[in-house]
Amino acid sequence: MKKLKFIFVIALVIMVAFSAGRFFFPQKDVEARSSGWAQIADERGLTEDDIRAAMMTYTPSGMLDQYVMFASGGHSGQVFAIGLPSMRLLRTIAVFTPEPWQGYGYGTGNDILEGGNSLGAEVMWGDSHHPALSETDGDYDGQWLFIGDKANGRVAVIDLRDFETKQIIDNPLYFNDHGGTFVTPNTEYVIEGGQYAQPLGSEYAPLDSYESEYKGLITFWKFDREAGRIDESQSFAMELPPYWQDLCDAGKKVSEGWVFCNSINTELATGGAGKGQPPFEAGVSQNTTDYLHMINLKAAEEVFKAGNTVEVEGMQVIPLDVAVQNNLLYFAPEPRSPHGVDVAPGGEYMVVAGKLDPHVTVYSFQKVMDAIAAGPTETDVYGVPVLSLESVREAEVEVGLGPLHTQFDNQGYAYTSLFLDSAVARWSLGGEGYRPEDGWKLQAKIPVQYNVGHIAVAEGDTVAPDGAYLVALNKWSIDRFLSTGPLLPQNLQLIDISQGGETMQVIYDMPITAGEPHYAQIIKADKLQPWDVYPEVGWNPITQSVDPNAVAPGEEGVVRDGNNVTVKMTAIRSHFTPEHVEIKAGDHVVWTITNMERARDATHGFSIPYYNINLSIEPGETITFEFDATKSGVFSWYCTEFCSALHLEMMGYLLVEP
Ligand code: CUK
Ligand code: CUA
Repeated sequence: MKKLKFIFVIALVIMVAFSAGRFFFPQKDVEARSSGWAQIADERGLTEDDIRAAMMTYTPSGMLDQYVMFASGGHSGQVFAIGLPSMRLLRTIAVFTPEPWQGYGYGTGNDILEGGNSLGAEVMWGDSHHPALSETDGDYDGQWLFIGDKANGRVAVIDLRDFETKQIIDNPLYFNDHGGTFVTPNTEYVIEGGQYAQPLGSEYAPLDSYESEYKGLITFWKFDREAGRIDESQSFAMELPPYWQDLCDAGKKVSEGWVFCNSINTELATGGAGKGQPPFEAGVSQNTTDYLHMINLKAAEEVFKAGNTVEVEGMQVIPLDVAVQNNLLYFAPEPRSPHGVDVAPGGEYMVVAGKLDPHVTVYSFQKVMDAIAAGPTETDVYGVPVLSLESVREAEVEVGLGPLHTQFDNQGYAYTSLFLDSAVARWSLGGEGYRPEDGWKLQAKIPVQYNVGHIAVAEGDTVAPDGAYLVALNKWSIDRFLSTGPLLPQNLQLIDISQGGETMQVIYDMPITAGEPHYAQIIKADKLQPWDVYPEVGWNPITQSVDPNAVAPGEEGVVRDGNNVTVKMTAIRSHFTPEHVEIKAGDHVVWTITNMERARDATHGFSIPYYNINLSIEPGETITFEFDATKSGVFSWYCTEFCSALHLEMMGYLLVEP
């Protein structure tokens, strides 16, 4: 049936093209071209599905994408901006790791990277995990992007006016995180859940004191939109039992003001394989259930503002007993090694998948509220009230093996990644406002290649998902690409989910060769309003305003004050002014360059050998860098961007006299 329909459509397209062609061109031409398409498909062995996939994704030169996906770059420490449906990589956003093309960490970006020093120690990489676009009323607003660094317990802020990192914050309480970042529906808070329990701060405690000295954690970073920065003084954390809090999500609409996190290791396992203890993977998976954490953030904020906190490493922390006394924290059992919790678009349901359970469990927010009102009768060993699973469970849907993460579309369907099955399941939400006619039920499954982790649907975690496309972020690619030796790329697969029912189709495979991509969010391209060039000449992208030290034409030169030398330079095709900078060994140099260009894409680079200086100066931008002239000699600098016909001549000499 599908085949017939397809042949009919193709025939129709060819007929229309043919008759139009007959009108405009000599008949012979059209025949040659139409037979050309079929011949190419034939020669390349393309199926009807392949041709359909090509038609859905092929983006001719000059045509722009409909969506932008922000994908975490895993242990590259970066974020990737990828266009959909073409799956073209548009930009690497440098975040936790120096990035030479953007000059990030080689004269610029250094202050931002240093802001992320971990308790003073220099950390030059990150394991970026979960990107979170800023939201207004639960919908992406295209202004900011946040991302967490699992390896070092840090959070970064990216400004989407120039796609550049503005801030890295080190959580002084914890050396790792996982449940970050997620935002509240109006981006009041950036949520950073913890992961592997540890004593708070940099304290030492032996593993046999785990139950009392090791702590679980969640941190609420206050985001100041005006300043474009996280405000540490308005931020706070909450102590949790030393379970491993895993992934979090903010409530929305009816559940706005609440935050949900799944956890593993309610067993309090501490490893010790070879010392008579079960290895971690077994010790952490003994219980049949762990605890879904439900946190009343609105009430927690009140407790923080009332000063009912303790200070650890300069952070305000709500102790666990205070959280319990103030009814800030509730648990509900969640089946077998859960991974992630995802809140439905209307906020009525929280979906948890158990890695070792073939079901997803759907919790009802209303039932949670009712169970809390009725008064929980049980607590865990730390005194946290536990709501019974029966009292809060709305549904259980069997989806397949190794369910992990869930996203939503605009047709009332949910999608869950199945790691062990290497598949994505589509299932119907049976609740009012979704697909009550279908009930809570598996609808379709599509194989992916292979070992899928997160999935992302276009705007699929907002209050108003778009549907249309789903991207599976696969950990393994095995046989999908030419071999590159034992280390293979990850595979991002684009899936057409627009048709509903049982139909889904993989329409593009994109190898990605940087780090393991964890999560991604997909935003409508027209919600992003990036600048074409910096608004005014002399712009400082850190302050997002004109830099008082910006260099105007005529102001260039070298000024000496004792051993301190100030260099003021302009750059415009194809010339740096001044062309010579003559200083003495032992000088401290503060060097400012302003790119005078107003033309789009007229970026100049700047590099000085030996001193590890490498800049990207975008149109209008001003950059200041400093160094000590420790070595005498002749150092030629040049522009690293091929900016004009006389780009090779865009150079100069730094002469450091002994
Ligand atoms: S995680 Cu990677 S597949 Cu670190 Cu969000 Cu689930
Ligand atoms: Cu400026 Cu090349």
